[in-house]
Amino acid sequence: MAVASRANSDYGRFMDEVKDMSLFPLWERVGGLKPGTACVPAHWSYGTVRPHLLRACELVTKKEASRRVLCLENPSLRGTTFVAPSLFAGLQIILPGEIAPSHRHTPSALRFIVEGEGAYTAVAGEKLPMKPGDFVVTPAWAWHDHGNLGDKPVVWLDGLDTPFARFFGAAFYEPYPEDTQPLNRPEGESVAVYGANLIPDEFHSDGHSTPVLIYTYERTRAALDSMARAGKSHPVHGYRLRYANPATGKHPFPTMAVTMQRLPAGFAGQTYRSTGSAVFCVHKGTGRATLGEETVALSAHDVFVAPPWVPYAFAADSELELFSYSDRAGQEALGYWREQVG
Ligand code: 1HN
Repeated sequence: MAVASRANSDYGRFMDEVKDMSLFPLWERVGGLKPGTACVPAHWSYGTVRPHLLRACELVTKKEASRRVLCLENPSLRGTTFVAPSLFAGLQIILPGEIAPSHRHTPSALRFIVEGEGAYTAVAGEKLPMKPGDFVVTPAWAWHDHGNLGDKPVVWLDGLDTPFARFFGAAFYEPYPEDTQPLNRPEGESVAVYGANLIPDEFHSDGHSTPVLIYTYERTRAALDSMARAGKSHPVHGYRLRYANPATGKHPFPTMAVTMQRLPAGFAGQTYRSTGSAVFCVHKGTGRATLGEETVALSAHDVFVAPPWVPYAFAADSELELFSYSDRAGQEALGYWREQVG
């Protein structure tokens, strides 16, 4: 109908007039509703990024930078600092003796420890010593500061849901008046109290973030070992475990789902896609990821992103372990989540 009347000058005048009134006819819109975005797959080899993290240590002090983070910015999202439409990813380096001052913000954050020992994050009054492969939780609006008490640089992957907060116009930030927050909970408390399949009877979850603030690799590895002994490997994901909020059984964040998966040597996975954006970090091993049309070689600590509805598949040369976080929790809560195997 619209096409037939396009030649009609009345129609032309109508279009001009409504445009001037900030009105747009839906029937003239090009491209309707379909899954996926313009976001492209991307891969950062750790070997390539690491020297630049070390260079950044020479060029900027932690004081100047507050957080010495190289953002993994998707080439399709230049200027945003985002790795995917809904997610932030960055590699942070902290030198011995340095402190990243305390602050809090409405976006939820996670750390996945990549390299080095002796660093800690203090979250909501608890000091959390971090080792490679550990996954550390920073719930929305929790005070957090970091320090390195060891003698080597420590590197971790920062994952945040900042695009969600920005999208809703709800990105608040507040610095703590001092560099460090008071540590008023004993070390190990969150795991001791909430992480043993038993929850204090009086505990009431707000349903948002997990009360467990650190999921150590030691425990994750043991769980993967048990799963690999007991179960069959998934044709796409191999042996994959989802980090759970023990109070709800659901995801550790309102927005982000977090997993660790093990692909045995020789694993060749089927192709898969979902509406989720997912960021992966190689914990250990070697293999390949086919992301859309491209296949990239994977080795320890590489980071890559699978955008919404872009097909991907994994192959493992040696036993491959992949940590990952995605916006699945948010999409599930909103009823958007879809996936497809093959
Ligand atoms: C942040 O607070 C940290 O606390 C790291 O270490 C990366 C990226 C965007 C916004 C806040 C941190 C961040 C961040």
